[in-house]
Amino acid sequence: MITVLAGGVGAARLLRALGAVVEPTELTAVINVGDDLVLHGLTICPDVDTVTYTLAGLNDEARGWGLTGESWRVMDELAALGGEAWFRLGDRDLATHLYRSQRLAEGATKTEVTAEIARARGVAATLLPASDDPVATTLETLEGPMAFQEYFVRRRHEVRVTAVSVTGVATARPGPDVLGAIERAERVVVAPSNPLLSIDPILALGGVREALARRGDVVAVSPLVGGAALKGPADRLMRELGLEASAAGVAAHYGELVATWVIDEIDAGLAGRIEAAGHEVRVTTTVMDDPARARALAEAVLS
Ligand code: FO1
Repeated sequence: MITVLAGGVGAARLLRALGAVVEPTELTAVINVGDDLVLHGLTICPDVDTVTYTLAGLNDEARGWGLTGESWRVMDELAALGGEAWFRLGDRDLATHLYRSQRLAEGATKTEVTAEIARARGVAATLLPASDDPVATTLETLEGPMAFQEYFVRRRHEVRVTAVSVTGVATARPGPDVLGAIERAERVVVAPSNPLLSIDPILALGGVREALARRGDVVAVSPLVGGAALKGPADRLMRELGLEASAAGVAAHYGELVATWVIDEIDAGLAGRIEAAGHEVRVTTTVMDDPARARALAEAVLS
C-alpha cells in the first residue's frame, strides 16, 4: 500500500503515474481540504475533485482543473444575473458540487461523499479528504486577511502574502482513516504540491506530523524545478515568506519529516546540499509531461 499526501494537479498526475506502475487499489491519497469553499450554497473541494477527475480520466488536461468537454451556460446565466461568477463552475462540474452538498446536508461526511463520488467515477484508489472538519487556508496579505480562493483565483495570486494560516486546524481532526493510512502504508510519498498551500494544511492536523516522523522513511518529490513551480505560485510565495525558492529550500522547509528527496535532473547541482542536510537524494525527471517520464518518476518514487 502506498499513501500520498496530495494537493491538486501535481499530486493527481503523480497518483495517475503511480497507478500505471502498481495496482490503483493499492493507492491511498490524503488530500488537502484547506482550499475548499462554500459558494452559491454549494460545498466545493477543488483538490479532491482534481484528483478524482484525473484518476477517472475525466479532467481537463490543459486547464488542470475541472472536467473535460465542459460548458459554462450556468455561469454565463449567473453572470447575467449579477451573481458571483469569478470562480468558474462548469455545467458538468456542478453535478459534483450538487451531489456533495446534498449528501453533506443529509449528514454524510466529506470522507463518505468523496468515496461515493470516486466509486461512481470508477476510481479504484482510496481518496481521503485530510479532514471532515472545517479547515480553511487563509492568507495574510498586504491588503489584510484573504480566503484561499479569493487570493488564488479572484486575485490570481498577485497580492503580496506575509503569512499563511489554517483556520480551524487547532480543533479539526484528521479524517477517520488518515492516520492509519500513514501508519500502515509500505511507502508514504509527499506529492509535488505547493508546500505552503497544499501540504502544510495537511501536516497541521493533529497527529499527522507525529505519524510521519515515527515512520522516518517518507519520500517527497520536489514541487520546484529549476527554482520554479510548474503551476501556481509556490516559488513566489516561498520568496515572499523568506524561504529559498528551490528544491533545497523545500527540503529545508519540511526538514526531518522527509527522509528521501526526489529532485529533477535540472537541480542535480543541489543534491550535495540536500544530502548534507541529512536526506537521501534521487535525481530523475520529475516533469510528468508525457507517460514515459511520468512512469520514470513513479518508479523512482517506489524504488
Ligand atoms: N481555478 C481558476 O484559476 N479559476 C477558476 O475559476 C477555478 C474554478 C474551479 C472550480 C472547481 C474546481 O474544482 C477548481 C477550480 N479552480 C479554478 C482551481 C482551483 O482554484 C485551484 O487550482 C486549487 O484550489 C489549487 O489547488
